[in-house]
Amino acid sequence: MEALIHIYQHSHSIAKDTKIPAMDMPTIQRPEIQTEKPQLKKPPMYKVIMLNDDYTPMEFVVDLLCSLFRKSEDEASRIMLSIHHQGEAVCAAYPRDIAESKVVQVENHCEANGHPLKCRIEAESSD
Ligand code: TYC
Repeated sequence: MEALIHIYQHSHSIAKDTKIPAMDMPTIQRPEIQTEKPQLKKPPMYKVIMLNDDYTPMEFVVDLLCSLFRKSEDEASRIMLSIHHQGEAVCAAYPRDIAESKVVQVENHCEANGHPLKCRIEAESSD
């Protein structure tokens, strides 16, 4: 073996003290390189639609839109009036689980305050 290493070092002009890998060393595997685009699809969105009724006070609806849907006072007033005049309006759109949770939060808050306000969700068209 010594002799073989010597011959190898000699024929490849390698310094005498150079370490030569053992024959049984595992071959180094190249890490796999991902060539396809990662599939980062946007989740389907669901509109939260608030419904009109004759009893919930306007100011209560505006406050609700500001606190639960993070609307400005102006935007909340505009949405509230749109619901009041049109019968319903979209407040916001979220992935399904968040939209469902908003409906529960709205209805719990309204029930706790004795108001009949309701809302529902509807899938946004995907185009
Ligand atoms: N129509 C209600 C009123 O006149 C106001 C209202 C607005 C109620 C929006 C519900 O989602 C609603 N007091």
